[in-house]
Amino acid sequence: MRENELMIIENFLENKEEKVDVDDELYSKLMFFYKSALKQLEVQLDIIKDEFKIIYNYDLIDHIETRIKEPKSILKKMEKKKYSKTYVNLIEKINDVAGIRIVCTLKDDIFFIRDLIKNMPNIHIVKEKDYVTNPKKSGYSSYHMIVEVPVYLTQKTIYVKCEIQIRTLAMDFWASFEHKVKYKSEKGVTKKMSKELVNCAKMVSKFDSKMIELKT
Ligand code: 0O2
Repeated sequence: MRENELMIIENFLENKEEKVDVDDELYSKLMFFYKSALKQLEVQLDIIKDEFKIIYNYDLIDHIETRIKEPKSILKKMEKKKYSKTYVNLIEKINDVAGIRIVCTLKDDIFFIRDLIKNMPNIHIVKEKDYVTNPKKSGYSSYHMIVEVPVYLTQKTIYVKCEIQIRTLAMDFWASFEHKVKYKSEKGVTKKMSKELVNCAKMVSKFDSKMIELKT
């Protein structure tokens, strides 16, 4: 959220340094903004999905998933990043409270979808991370965008941050599996298992490249 928009939410929250209390009414009020932004973004992306299917007879987007980050995951991330658990830190520093995932078939479609999003007139791009060209050490691959989405309130329009993840079906399969076994695990996994996961990610990358060859 940009400065002036953040102020609106801060005013709404009355005390920006107040500690996050996930059982508090303030927390629910704050989540209303994120939920509304996510609805707005999902509708726009759904229209693009249908436009390509119906008008251009091409399945550009396989499916779209949305989620609001669980309160415990928000607090865990704030702890991990050593942010004091204030509302202002939550709003300013946690970029993926509202998350949307766009899953497509081909790797090339990721960049096409990215460009379509960049051309949406009402969406502001805050940050991009290209883990498709440069996968993470874990093997994780996806294109991430942090965007600001307008929420049209009766009195004002405010811009709320959302994280967009764009990935292929194969990348999604790998990420979901890896997330289950490793990312969320308290105990972690063995070095051998991590290595195997990186090898699997390499296979996924080869598979995605092969699919592009087969299509052309
Ligand atoms: P969860 O439980 O999925 O929500 P930022 O503060 O925006 O600069 P951030 O959010 O710290 O950066 O990191 P990054 O790399 O952008 O990752 C954001 C999300 O991408 C993660 O959210 C995961 O959903 C996903 N992700 C990143 N790395 C991996 C990985 O190695 N494996 C898998 N499976 N997913 C990954 P959270 O909050 O960490 O987790």
